Amino acid sequence: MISFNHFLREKGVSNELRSLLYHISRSVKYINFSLRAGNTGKNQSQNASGEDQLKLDVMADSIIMDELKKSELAALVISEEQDKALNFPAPRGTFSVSYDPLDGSSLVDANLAIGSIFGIWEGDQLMGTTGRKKMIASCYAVYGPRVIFVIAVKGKGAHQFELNDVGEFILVEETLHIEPDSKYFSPGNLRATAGNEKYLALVQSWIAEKRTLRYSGGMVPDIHHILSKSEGIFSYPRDQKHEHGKLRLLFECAPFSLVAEEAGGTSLDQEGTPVLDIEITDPHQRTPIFIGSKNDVEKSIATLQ
Ligand code: AHM
Ligand code: MG
Repeated sequence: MISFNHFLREKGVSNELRSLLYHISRSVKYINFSLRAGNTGKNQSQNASGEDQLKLDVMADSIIMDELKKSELAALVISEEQDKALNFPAPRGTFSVSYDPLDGSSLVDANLAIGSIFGIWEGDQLMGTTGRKKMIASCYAVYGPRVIFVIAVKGKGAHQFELNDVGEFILVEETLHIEPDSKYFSPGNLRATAGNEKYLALVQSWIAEKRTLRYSGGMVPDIHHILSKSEGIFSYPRDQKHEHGKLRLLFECAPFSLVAEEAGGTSLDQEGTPVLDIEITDPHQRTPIFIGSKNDVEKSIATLQ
């Protein structure tokens, strides 16, 4: 049994980054516990994007925020549930952390899998930079029948851990890998097919090719499906009302793009720009995303132009 801390030390990951990941993993354990026991009702409040918050959204946000403060390593913290970036004293190192505390929380009452997503960046400035320049690691947790924690460290691959009965994350997959071609498809925002004939034709081509549909409505399990089967494509294009789509660059798209690239896949916006090369201009910035098997993603973008 190899714990994630031991594994990352063997991989040469710095003490500071391992310590930050340790605090993040602690927050994942507490969120998991609260999900099993917690109140799934509405909180009578809205987040920075004007979406209704659940009590669980607020709870997960504060669990993570507390752990990040305690780490003394997170100088800048940006949460999907907060309007603004927050600064904290970080005498032990200077990282920024962007996170979505509970992605897919509208699925909680249906008891589908949901997750938390984290991007870890060097320094305490994110505006004007890109994921390629500053993101050094990312991770996500899937709260399903089991709790899975995937960590990607830039240049060191993507690795999967699972929470065991005594509360430790144990290595279960040393190297996550995405093949260039796939038989699965996970087509988000199908509403966009109503105004975009090319997206409609793309989805129809996936159906005509007899691909297997895997779509849950939760980005975390949908993208984790790609990593666990080593193939697949997840799409979330813009539509007429939402010119940048729905999914957020800092909290969802950039962290998953690092995982995908570290696993040998790719992640592009609707014009074919790698998501990791998009300049960050706003904490709550959104981007269309096509992510997963490299050939599938590249071919899809080519047919949409
Ligand atoms: P959230 O962060 O408010 O939970 O929204 C993100 C979720 C993703 O998990 C999922 O891919 C997407 O929203 C689905 O959105 P929709 O069903 O509105 O197209
Ligand atoms: Mg989200």
